[in-house]
Amino acid sequence: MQKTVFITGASSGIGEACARKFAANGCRLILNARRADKLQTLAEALRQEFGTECHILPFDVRDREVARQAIANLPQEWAAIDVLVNNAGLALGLEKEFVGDFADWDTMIDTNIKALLSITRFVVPGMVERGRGHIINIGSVAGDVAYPNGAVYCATKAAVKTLSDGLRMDLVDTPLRVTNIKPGLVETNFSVIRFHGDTERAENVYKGIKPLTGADIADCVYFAASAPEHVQVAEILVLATHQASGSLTFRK
Ligand code: 8X3
Repeated sequence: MQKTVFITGASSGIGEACARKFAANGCRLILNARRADKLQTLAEALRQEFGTECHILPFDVRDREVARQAIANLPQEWAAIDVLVNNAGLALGLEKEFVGDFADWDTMIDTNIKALLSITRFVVPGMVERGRGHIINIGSVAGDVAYPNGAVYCATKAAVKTLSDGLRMDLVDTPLRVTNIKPGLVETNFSVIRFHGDTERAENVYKGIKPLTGADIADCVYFAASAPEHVQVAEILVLATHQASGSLTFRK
């Protein structure tokens, strides 16, 4: 599949795994994250391993004006985006809602909801014009039901579900497709970021259970993206085997 795929938050975790998966399947990639050097390194690695053509687009997805200009000024040969993977997102903190940290809340809301909306707003009109495109949002099991101490993060992922559903409705008279991928426990730098760099606390999250990997999620993303045009994978909820919900796991 020779598609042009735009991935936000592509420098690590699920985003990087998606970049590898699409690259391995012959796609050309627009890679976004904040750090240009990390994107450059990834682009070079993908070029060497798979011969992938990459265009790097370093910016903070929260900066709406910068995002608008970066997307509007894409070189012509990169402007026709076929697949948008709205992956950039994060959890910060794990504490009761009534004592949560305002800065953490703002960062999660600005990234997981507002930035996802901005990027969607800047990319999707072109897809509609071309009559072709697929928006794949990275949601979470956390968006289905809240779990203790995670209310704000869960709320942002509930928003991703609602925004995916709404967009699917608003595009129902077009050939475009919208998918919400809802991972459970995935071992990436997710928990290190959530706990503000406390690696010991982060490691505990995955103790006694075999978590999913970024590559497992990338497989789901690619499954949706490579389905026949008449097949719209609306959602995929994917959990670790010893996980039954956002709050229930079995650990040895
Ligand atoms: C990631 C899944 O359950 O760690 O969104 O919040 S969880």
